[in-house]
Amino acid sequence: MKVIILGGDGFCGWPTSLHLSKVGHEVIIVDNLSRRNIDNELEAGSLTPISPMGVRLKAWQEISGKKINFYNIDIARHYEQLVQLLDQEQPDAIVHFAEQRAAPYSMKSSHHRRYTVDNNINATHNTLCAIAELGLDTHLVHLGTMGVYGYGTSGMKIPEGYLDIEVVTEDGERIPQQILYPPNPGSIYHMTKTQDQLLFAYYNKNDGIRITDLHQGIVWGTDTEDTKRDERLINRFDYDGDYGTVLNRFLMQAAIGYPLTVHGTGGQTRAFIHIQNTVRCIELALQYPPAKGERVKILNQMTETHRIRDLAELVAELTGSEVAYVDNPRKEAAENDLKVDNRCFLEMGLEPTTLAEGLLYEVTEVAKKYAHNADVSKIPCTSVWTKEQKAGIPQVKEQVTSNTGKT
Ligand code: NAD
Ligand code: USQ
Repeated sequence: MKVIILGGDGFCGWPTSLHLSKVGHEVIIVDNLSRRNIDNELEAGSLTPISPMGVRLKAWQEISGKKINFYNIDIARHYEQLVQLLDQEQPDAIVHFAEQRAAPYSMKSSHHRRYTVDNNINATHNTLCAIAELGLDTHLVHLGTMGVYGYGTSGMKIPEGYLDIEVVTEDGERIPQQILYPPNPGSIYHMTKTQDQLLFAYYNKNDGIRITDLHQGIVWGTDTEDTKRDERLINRFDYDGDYGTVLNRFLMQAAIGYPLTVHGTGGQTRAFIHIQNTVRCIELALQYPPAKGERVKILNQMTETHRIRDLAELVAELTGSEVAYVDNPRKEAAENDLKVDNRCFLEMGLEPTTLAEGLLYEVTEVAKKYAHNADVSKIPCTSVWTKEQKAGIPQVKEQVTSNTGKT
């Protein structure tokens, strides 16, 4: 299969490109390297020493004998270039990772909110519009987020995208229906993913585009089998207050003896998946596309759920670290329960990598090995969600409710 990877220089996109190339697909990467520019803007880089794209691709060709082509295109702004590329390549599938993906970055200022909305929504819309304009029968696989659902369900498992409901007609007849699960985003970034869902529903209905939307949990880990093969192929590892995600931050903090930064009570429960499982899920999503005429296929791409304070305690126990409960810079429920239906990927053959298997490797082989690159001044989360937080006024607890109604 010929597969174009939009955002193929990023944390998820790079190992996915290598994996798909290894298993025999023809891979083409499109990326505008905006993530590397954001590193410059924030003066915070990857803990691991990532190579420039040219070095990465040369190393992969040397090691695997396989060639990956690269195009530097801003897909949110340079529509004509995107159309030209798709017309020239006629891909069987496109995997779309190319969005600004950090919630704290999207909340930093009006500039960052506007950039995230412009970039993400235009990137998705341009891709759909180009497929429709060219009349391609390309399967689009998009990386969405568990955060489109919000994180609480009053005990019910979050279904894979669609919710069963009943409407009652005037004469009392009860008619079953399925609707998109009601969106409940917790940041401007997450909100762009809820907008993406509507774009997918529309282009699927109007233009018959075959789409799979993967609602992914928090990705942890660094390496995959392929990125481990040569240091020039190493994946990025974000640990700073904007881009570092919670578990990788805890692992890095443990490695350098920095107290683990739990927000608030740490009562938030989230879904997680290891990076090796991410690349496998994309392979499976490509293998099982929706049929022509089928509605958007939505899959929950996660393997475990954990409460943040339990994760911190687990890492602390493994490594002898301290846990620090810090003020929560976000506007989010203090406590939530989260149950998620992820049967589709398990039925397709996904074999989850559990926390128990991977945690120590990350601490010792990655975080400790590259600890000398750490800039501890970049660890605290400085982006806050509201004007009141910015002004140092404590949050009113009742304002922050999850959809379980709990505060
Ligand atoms: P990342 O920032 O490391 O990678 C995104 C890549 O897209 C970067 O290389 C960036 O340069 C590129 N990009 C962004 N805007 C672009 C544009 N307009 N044109 C061309 N390229 C552009 O992020 P990631 O962690 O690899 O996440 C990839 C996708 O997966 C995102 O859409 C994210 O929302 C989703 N996701 C990530 C996680 C996670 O924990 N990392 C979890 C769930 C979902
Ligand atoms: N948190 C801490 N301490 C920290 C960092 C975070 O307690 O040092 C808490 C946050 O307050 C939040 C939770 O951990 O409650 C998760 O935060 P995160 O930064 O790990 O994840 P999030 O902002 O939700 O975003 C990440 C990715 C995003 C993806 C999302 C999947 O950056 O691209 O969409 O995970 S999900 O969370 O399932 O929606």
